[in-house]
Amino acid sequence: MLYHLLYPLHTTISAFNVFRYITFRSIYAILTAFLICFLLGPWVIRRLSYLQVGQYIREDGPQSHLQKAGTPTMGGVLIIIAVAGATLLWADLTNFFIWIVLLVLIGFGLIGFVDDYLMQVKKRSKGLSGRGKLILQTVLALVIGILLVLHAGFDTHVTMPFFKNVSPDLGWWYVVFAAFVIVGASNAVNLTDGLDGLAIGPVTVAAVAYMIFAYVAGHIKIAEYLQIHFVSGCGEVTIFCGALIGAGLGFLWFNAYPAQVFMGDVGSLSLGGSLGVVALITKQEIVLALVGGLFVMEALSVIFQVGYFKLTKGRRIFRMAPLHHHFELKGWPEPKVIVRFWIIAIALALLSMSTLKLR
Ligand code: 57M
Repeated sequence: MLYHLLYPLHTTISAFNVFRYITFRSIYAILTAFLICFLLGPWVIRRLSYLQVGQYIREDGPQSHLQKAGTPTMGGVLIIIAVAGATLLWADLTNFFIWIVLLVLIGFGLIGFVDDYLMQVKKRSKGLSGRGKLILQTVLALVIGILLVLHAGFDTHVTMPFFKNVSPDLGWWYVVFAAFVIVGASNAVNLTDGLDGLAIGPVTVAAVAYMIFAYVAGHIKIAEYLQIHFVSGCGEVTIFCGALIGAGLGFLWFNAYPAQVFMGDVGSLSLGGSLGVVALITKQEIVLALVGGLFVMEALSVIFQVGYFKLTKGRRIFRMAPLHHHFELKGWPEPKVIVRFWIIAIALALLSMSTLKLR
């Protein structure tokens, strides 16, 4: 909004020329989102406690989690307000991709909100059924995929990291591929959100990586130099990624161990879906498996555990899935699991940045 209000005044106040620059607006999107979370956080936590939106802890989890019962959850509402607020304030609102990422952020947030509400407020321990949640996510993700493919100039080729000459064109099948990426990322972050700060840390790291991807993909000269897809209009998504970073740091301020608030499905589904759609827009779809490698590891640990459990009628690969519970049951203190997973996330993000040069 400020871009539209203040940049046109640069002819009279030359300082306002700065509002043209994506870098400037991204930095202020980071700071704005952080401040919204930091300043609103205490009130939101008090409000969630007052409304008794307290986490229900399943008995079959690590014993150390039982003391977390009652921790306010659904703090993801704060994250969504901060990200949407900062994006609306600093991005070019005539940009198609900005409305696509906001649609995913809020749409997946709503699905998570309904699940949390049923589980935490109506005390229905399961919330939405797994199938119901998956259907809602898939329908929304398919709509997003169709909107992207219908967008003038959107490229349905899939970028393969390290192999610049391998880029299969999926055509309309890109819609199905897009839905898989968005729903997969959403659920992988959801599964990862099982320890204090364990999801928001790597989400913030991934948002830094995709802020850089969005900036270079939207800059025709840099894209040409790096031999990556130039996506006209993608540069504005840099501001959305900045808002994700700011909100992630702001939420981590309260979600850091010992957490004062959990993000809930409203947060995890929303953030995961947002990373998925940003990966599609920046044409860095496959690299998401590297940037979000920690989420992939957590989701695969569940898939292998459940599969092996069923195949062997009760035997387990891990002491418990997802992977973070396995290390907890091995005796690693919660903060140690969290920080070591963050270190892995940072290393994977750095590796993913190298794909920009290694082609
Ligand atoms: C998402 N939710 C956390 C919190 C957070 C198939 C199976 C693997 C599914 C999986 C599952 O139910 N996943 C749901 C993970 C939960 O966190 C809430 O959920 C939101 C995110 N969606 O925002 O509101 C618990 O995680 C802890 N937590 C923190 N700090 C945080 O900042 O400590 C969360 C955020 C919270 C809190 O204790 O209650 C979760 O873990 O459920 N199920 C599981 O992951 C269960 N594993 C399991 O069943 N493993 C079996 C299967 C695979 C065969 C096995 O390995 O034998 C674990 N989760 C729970 N209890 N709650 C273990 C059992």
